[in-house]
Amino acid sequence: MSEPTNATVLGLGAMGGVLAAALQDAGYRTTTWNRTPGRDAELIARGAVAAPSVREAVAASPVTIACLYDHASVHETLDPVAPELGTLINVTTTTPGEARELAAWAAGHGIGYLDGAILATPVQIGSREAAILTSGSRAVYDAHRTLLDVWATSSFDGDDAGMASLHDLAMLSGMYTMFAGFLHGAAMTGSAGVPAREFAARATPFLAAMTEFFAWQAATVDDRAYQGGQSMRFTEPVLAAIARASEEQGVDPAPIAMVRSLVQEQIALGHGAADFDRIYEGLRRAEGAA
Ligand code: FVH
Repeated sequence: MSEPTNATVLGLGAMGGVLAAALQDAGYRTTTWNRTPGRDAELIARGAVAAPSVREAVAASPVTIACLYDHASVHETLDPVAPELGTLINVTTTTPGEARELAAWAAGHGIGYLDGAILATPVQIGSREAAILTSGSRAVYDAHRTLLDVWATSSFDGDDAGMASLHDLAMLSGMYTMFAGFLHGAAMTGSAGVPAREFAARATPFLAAMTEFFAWQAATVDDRAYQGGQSMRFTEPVLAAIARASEEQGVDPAPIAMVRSLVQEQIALGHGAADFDRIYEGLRRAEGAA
């Protein structure tokens, strides 16, 4: 199937507007729609076509990209035009379950569905730092890979439409807890008058070096080999000291208290001699998780 040269983008927010502009600049005849009028002036100046309705926007191209707000906004926008949709690439942030629901909804309407998770900020779109994870229809991915690669380095995570979102949100979980930990550290040293910039100069190389342990942790949890590393009984008092130091400095210990509670749970279950990484087992609540 030859690559289409027309594309429709629904949603011209901070991300959608950049996606539409990148396609227009890459030579796609880009049709746009936004719930609130007035966000398409620059795109029209670049040659894009602003459709007055979702129906007309969808009719203008063989592929529609939805870059809206959330799962509900995708349904609110597309349910009325589902019979006229041929191919949908949804880059709106949704949970894995919501992506799977949208894939089933699409299948029910004969719509080719690809779920996408953009691992980039709007300014990174078009750069090699940007990545877009996809999952769902392999045929849609293959047919529109050139379009996806206008924005970012694309990858395909299989026909389970929820996988792109799962990988995306799992990595974002690691990012946000890391950010919270950094800001907790900055608040602790900040309580003694140390500027966050000075703390960052020390913390950045240290924390970057700690990411080398991810491979070791991955092997430990994959093999359930929880003996031989730093035991919970050794770690818990260190976490307690960090929490006491935080309290002494008048700083909320919440981030480290969360980590400590995961360790204390394992100790209470009799795993005090096991490695810190065994908190993974406590996190895997769902029976039958991999
Ligand atoms: N911005 C980013 O860095 C991140 C990067 C990773 C992926 N996210 C996701 O992308 C989706 C869009 O994000 P955004 O930054 O463009 O978001 P906004 O600037 O808030 O624009 C939201 C657009 O959605 C439209 N919208 C909201 N509610 C509805 C609705 N009920 N029906 C139809 N459209 C709706 C909104 O329209 P308007 O407010 O201008 O009328 C905007 O076009 C998002 O899932 C991120 O998580 C971005």
